[in-house]
Amino acid sequence: MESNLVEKIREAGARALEAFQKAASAEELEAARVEFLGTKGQFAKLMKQLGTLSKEERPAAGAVANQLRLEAVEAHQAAAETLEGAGSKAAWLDVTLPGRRPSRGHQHVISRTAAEICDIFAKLGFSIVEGPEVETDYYNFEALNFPHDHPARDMQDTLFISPELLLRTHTSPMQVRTMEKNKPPVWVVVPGKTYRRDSDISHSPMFHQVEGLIVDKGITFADLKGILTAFASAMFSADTKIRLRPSFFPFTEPSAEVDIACVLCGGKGCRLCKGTGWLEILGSGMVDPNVYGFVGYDPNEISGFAFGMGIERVAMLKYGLDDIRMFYESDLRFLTQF
Ligand code: 2NM
Repeated sequence: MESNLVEKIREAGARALEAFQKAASAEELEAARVEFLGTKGQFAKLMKQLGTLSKEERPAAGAVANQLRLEAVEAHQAAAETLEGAGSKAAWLDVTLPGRRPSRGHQHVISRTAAEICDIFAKLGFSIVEGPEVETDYYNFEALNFPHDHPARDMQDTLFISPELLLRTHTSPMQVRTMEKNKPPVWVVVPGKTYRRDSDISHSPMFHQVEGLIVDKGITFADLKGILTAFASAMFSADTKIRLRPSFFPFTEPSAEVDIACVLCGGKGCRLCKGTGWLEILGSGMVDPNVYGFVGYDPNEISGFAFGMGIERVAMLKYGLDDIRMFYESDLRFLTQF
């Protein structure tokens, strides 16, 4: 039979554990600590009474008392940690820590490349103009000398809104609008969003173009080559070589594709340029006289050239990227590199 005192100590221990576990706040826990573990608490009082036991009973009773008090101290510690974790403010709020700044955004790499391209042409004397993304069949195709059966007019390639309205497939409609409203000399570049029904590693249904146009008395193919050479030097590096290859566009005659010497191998031939040493960067040509007929210009008085390039393509070449879709996935690990 255990003594009456040991029984009381066991009961006090059990009540202490229960009180510490039930405490719902730091204040309640502290009150329980004072009640059981304080200098005038239940354990202190009971342990003082150990002195009233006989010499034989005292060691065993003392051992039980010490053990139970230790368990109570541990239970109190555990309860305190639980309450802190649950968010008693004083425990986690360190008012001396520096504040967390929201990270600052920056221009998208496509906007930046467009601005760079436009700056180069602005310095050469061009005006920058912008126009609507929803266009009429007339400005997007008709006035640009596209035959009625041209494949680009097919629903397979163009995003139509109605038989007359469509999402512009290039920014050239704005060249037409500019010529309609202004007499030569005209020097404009048109940056903006364009749309085609096309989507793979190098085509996006929405992409960006910059197109340019000069019309004046006596403009020749040599002017075209001079302006585009100056552009390639400014955009890539000062000694960037270009070459012109014959091509075809409905709105220009003659037409030329412009290549720059490969930015990776410098012309020796590599994976990027598929062994050719050259990279295609833009299309160009002398404006077809038929286009002038639509805007009231006399092709016997004036002549001009135009060019167009995809901004994504220029950015991919400039930064060595291989997948156009990266531009539109909003992945900050990609975007913050530029
Ligand atoms: C290109 C290539 C060649 C172009 C032509 C015209 C306009 F309106 F003057 F006829 N604007 N843009 C043009 C010419 C665009 O992009 C590859």
